[in-house]
Amino acid sequence: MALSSKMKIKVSDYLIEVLKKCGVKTYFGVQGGAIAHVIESSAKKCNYIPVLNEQAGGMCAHGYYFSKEKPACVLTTTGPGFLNSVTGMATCFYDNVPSVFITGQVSKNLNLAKKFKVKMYGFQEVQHIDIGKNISDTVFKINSEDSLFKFFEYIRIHNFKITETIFIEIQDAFSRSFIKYKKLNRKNVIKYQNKKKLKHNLEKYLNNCAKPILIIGSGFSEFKSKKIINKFSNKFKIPICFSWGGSRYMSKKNLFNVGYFGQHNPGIANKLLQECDLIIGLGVSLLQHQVGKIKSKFCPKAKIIYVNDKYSNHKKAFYDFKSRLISVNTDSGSFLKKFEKIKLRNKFKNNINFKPIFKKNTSLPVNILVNIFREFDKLKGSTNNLIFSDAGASLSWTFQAANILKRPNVFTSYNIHTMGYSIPAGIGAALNKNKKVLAIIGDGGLLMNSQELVNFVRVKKNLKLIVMDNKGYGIIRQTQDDFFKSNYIGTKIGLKNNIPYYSTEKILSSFGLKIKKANQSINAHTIKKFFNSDINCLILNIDPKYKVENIKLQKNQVLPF
Ligand SMILES: Cc1ncc(C[n+]2csc(CCOP(=O)(O)OP(=O)(O)O)c2C)c(N)n1
Repeated sequence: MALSSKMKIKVSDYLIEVLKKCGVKTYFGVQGGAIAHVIESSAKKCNYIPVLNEQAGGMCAHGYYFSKEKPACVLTTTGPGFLNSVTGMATCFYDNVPSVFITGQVSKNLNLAKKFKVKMYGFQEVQHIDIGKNISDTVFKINSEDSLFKFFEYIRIHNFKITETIFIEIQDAFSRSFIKYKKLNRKNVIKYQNKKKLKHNLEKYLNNCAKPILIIGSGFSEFKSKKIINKFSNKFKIPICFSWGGSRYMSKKNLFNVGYFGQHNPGIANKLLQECDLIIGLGVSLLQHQVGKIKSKFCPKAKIIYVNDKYSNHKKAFYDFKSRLISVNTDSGSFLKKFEKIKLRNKFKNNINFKPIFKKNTSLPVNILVNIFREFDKLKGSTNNLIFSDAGASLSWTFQAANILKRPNVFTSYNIHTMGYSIPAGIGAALNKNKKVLAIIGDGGLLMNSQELVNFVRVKKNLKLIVMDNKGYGIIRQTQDDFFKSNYIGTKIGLKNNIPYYSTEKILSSFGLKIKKANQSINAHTIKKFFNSDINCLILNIDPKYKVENIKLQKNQVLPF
């Protein structure tokens, strides 16, 4: 039945109705008294998927967004439910993933801790907003009609689009009350106007440089812009490289695609960057794991045209790169449109070896992953085949293999690198029936969110899992080799100061998954069989001696992991 203005509507139904208009149709959550009404409303109108730990909810929403290109919502109850969700919320927030997190709050007469300046007055009464405001872009405390409409006004101003990480605390008693329904209309939004001088300045810089390079990062937020980027780099013959977070804009077909850059990506992108004299950075954060610790040593001869729509990012970049930074405070899409009109007299002198470089001495785990990705891409091609990787050595190997293949669509918890990410994210992504998803995880990461494997059954037709079992925390052992004379504490299998033995195979099979075990001499036949059978999971036993090859570190530089 259509809603009309005279009707009364339950607040939780109203909230879900409005979110649905914003394209939010999938909810991940864990039950609890203070959120039960919102959960029931979501299940009535949309797709509700119970996760088994609230942390995984945000990771599912992260994977879902990159697969469906639509925001999802995470529902948690007050207190421990919210507290568990913190890492998932931060995973979305730091990667600029549009998403909504709703947590219930105890009723007004129990929510008095702040009034008395005590830790707790009610039951499971936690100051969610004080915590959540640090890991979300916008916060709403909804406990009355006025506060509900404040949120709806925000939605109208944003043209019914979720563009950032929104955190809502809703009071339980209010969520189940009834209020008068009002139809919400769209509001006209003023579009950002580009500065006229921009085109002139760009021409000046481009006509006076010899070796420009384009960097695309995760803040480049228009999925549809992939074509513009390719057109742009082809037209101007500018090499283009990507941060890990810019992976979804990479195109194998673009001749000027020189792959991923950053400390864990040996390859031509880093080499070209070191020699270049002009960087055009679109939506890239230029964080430590990308540019190193000593900022003056990153592309020392280059001016940096830094395009970002967040003013605070400019302040940070200016602090790091001082006068060689040219700030352009606009979104990347509008910037590129301006750029298309530019008149170029200059011929650039970049010395690019466009043939893929396949070094013979590439680390064995990387070679295995190259073969695996090639086989995986036979299923649907790299546009519809998504790879989700976790943290640690397995993550670096994933990107190194993707770099050799110049392969797009590799996703991870780019900015906070949280372990236990790729299983829930892979499940969230595989809810999209049009995609095939490969999740890769280390044996350490596996234990951080293995409870979510119960949901594997929902998506088993289009999700495959690879566990790279190198018996403990490989990447941290590497740090211990470099800085602690190989004194392994909490990183290898063993009792004293270390991790007691566990069997990855038994863990996976206890969730009813079909497993194939292989070691590092895995052959093409086994890989083919894995992708073309009902086997869910491949356990790859990797000798702990294999390390991550990283670019030569300058003195005093450190790895971030
Ligand atoms: C939640 C969380 N805790 C700790 C870390 C620090 N950390 C980064 S990688 C890593 C070890 C990963 O081990 P595993 O998943 O087995 O992968 P491997 O390095 O062996 O490939 C740790 C402890 C982290 N990134 N996230």
